[in-house]
Amino acid sequence: MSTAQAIPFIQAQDPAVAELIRGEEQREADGLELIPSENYISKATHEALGSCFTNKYSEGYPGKRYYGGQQYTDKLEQLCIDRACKLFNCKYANVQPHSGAPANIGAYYGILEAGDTILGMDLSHGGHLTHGHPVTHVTKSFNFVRYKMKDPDTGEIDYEALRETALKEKPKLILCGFSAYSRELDYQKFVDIAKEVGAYTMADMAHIAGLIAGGAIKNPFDYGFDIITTTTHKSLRGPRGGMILVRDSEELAKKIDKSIFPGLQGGPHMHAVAARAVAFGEALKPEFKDYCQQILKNAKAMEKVFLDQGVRLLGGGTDNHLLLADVYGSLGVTGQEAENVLDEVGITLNKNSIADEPRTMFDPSGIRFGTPAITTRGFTEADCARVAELMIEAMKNKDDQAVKDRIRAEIKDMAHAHPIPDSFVKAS
Ligand code: DSN
Repeated sequence: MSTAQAIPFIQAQDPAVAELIRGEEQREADGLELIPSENYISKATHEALGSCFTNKYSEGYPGKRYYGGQQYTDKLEQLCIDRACKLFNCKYANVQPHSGAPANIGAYYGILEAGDTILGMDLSHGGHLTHGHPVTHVTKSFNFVRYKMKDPDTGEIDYEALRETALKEKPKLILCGFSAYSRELDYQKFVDIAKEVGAYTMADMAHIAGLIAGGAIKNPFDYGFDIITTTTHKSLRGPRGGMILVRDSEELAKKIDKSIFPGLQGGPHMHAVAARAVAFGEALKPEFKDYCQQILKNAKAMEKVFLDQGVRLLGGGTDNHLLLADVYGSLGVTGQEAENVLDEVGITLNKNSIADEPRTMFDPSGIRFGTPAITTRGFTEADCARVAELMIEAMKNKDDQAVKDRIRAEIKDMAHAHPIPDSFVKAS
């Protein structure tokens, strides 16, 4: 039985798009996805995305809409909210942000005034663009002050310097979270510093939301964080989307709701809310906990190979699903060269700046990779260790076509031996 996504109407009506969909399906089937922010969605989640909820306008919130015909959207959004709150152990959830950036921007505008100071992690030390990078619009409204790691080789945040900066700058919001940082954070320290200066605390958990929901790593709410923002499509394994969670303050939750609509967005994408509800239902199942544990074990297996072979890992290793390797410093291969050669052998990942980057952000020293997607495919520690060995071999032999051909064949065999499971969206 073919398990490919059925697209008979696209095939009949628009062969050009159908061909591209089939091409992407094949790419995903034949190669290994190591971009740590990517994953596969289930067929059930995909059905919800393709459902009739995409036809509906629903500005507002359950019970308080601007248009009629909300009998099903109200129940759907409330179900999604209830599941989100159960997953993350909090009282309030806004499930409407279209993705992670609007979730962060909506949260800032919801709780702050123009000119307020936000303390966030520096992009080059693992933070995110929306945490105050000068290229983003939010820096026109808020005063971002950024903190760094004390030592990039241990990953420890300089909490004493963070406290001193907080006492001096008097932020209204202390932000933690990251898109390229592999260690656990000391959430208690953030909360203590924020209390001292009267700031809100917000954790952008986009990368690790699945791991938190699956109980594999710490939940910032357990330490008293006020707000968590996240995407829903990374380790959480849902559809593309964003979400803002509030631990227990009704006042904060109301401000956030008002900020997302009408402050920032128009009509919510109810088909995406439906898909989030389905994915959260999946994450509430016991097997999701096993999946998260395996993500961590697989990342540790890759860490061991890289460290054993003398490749420097930022943070000295990983406590989560991702690794950031200084391949230029250790192997003399730039991040762009590494991304290219690994793409050639069927491994997709991204070049990434490292802390205190000596090169440029367009061809930096590092690569970032992680295990959520290959763990969905059933990769174990032994498989991941082999992938890590092949990655290093490919980078060391970036100009040797025979070696690359051999590695490409082995990667393809591994991919075919671990097909994307039938319950997920995939090629036949
Ligand atoms: N693009 C996401 C990532 O890859 O981490 C963050 O926005």
